[in-house]
Amino acid sequence: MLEKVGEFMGKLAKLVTAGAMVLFIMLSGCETGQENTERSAMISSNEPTLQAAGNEIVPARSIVVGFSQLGSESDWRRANTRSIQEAAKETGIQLILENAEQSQEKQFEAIRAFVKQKVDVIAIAPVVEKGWEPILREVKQVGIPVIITDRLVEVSDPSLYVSYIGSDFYEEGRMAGKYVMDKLLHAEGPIGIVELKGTEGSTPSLSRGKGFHDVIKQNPNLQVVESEYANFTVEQGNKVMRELLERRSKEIRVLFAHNDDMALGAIEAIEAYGLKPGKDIVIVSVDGTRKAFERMVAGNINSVVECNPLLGPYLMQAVKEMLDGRTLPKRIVTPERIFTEVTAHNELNNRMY
Ligand code: GZL
Repeated sequence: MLEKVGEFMGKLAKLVTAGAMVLFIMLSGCETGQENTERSAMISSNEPTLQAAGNEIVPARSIVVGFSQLGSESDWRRANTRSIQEAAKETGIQLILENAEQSQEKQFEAIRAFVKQKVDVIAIAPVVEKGWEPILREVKQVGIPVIITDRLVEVSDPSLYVSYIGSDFYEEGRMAGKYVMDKLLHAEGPIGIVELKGTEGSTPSLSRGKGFHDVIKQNPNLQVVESEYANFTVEQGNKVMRELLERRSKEIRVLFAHNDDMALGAIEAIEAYGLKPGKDIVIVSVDGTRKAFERMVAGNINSVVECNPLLGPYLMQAVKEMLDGRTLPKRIVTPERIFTEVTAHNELNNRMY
């Protein structure tokens, strides 16, 4: 008798467990389905609306990332945007990209829209370092994780973002400074240097400048005679360099441009002024775009420090790992090298941006 009862109880326990499992799946399936239906209606009309029909398991929905891109000011930036779009597509992540065209206010608006759309992750390429604390606190309150890419934000509370993926700009500036030190080691002083700076208050401009100055101050012959903002663009690089040449062409023997696009603009101005870029004026810049490599092969730029814009795969990998519950490193640094007119030829065809 007792055996019969035991057998019955065993069967009953299995039935109850199975029932509980089906109930759990159906409930979570419905909730996800309902949540998804609601979210997919808000995010984009073309996302397939997932219905939890009967006890069918609802397919896991794609991750949604809201990305606030700072602009489209340079070849580097456009390559950065393409990389993030392509990586999202390859990993099946739904990307909502908003281009702020250099406006921090527009970045804030985009981020508030992402919060309303209940995205899973917010990624930001911040145009400048300051002013991010309030908006990042708003995002933290609703529990959406933030990943900072490319440039950095200056905040008192590091918990306001999960991870920062970007270059070591200070080291890029140091590499540029070391190149100038070596190239002009035996040149007679004083050697006038002009500096074309990127966007005021942006991490690359602040840190590349500091790295460069920290190195060249070791040689008193090297003097930065003018340091002007040209906003990382070809047009401004051309305009500012033209003005510098009109003011002090006799003293200028070196140009340090915080990015290739400004260097390319400056080269146009130097040639228009009747001087030879790369010969009369030594030129070193940062990014490593194909156009800069072409100018290096032609002898118009003497050295380029690489700054990798292809951050898409790093970002999407970080998103997936974070949502899988893995802990991300606070700082993910992209590897970079320096090239000169001697090594440019071999590297030109490898350039992917
Ligand atoms: C660097 C990036 C800079 C590039 C410029 O990571 O923020 O902005 O050096 C770009 O070309 O405009």
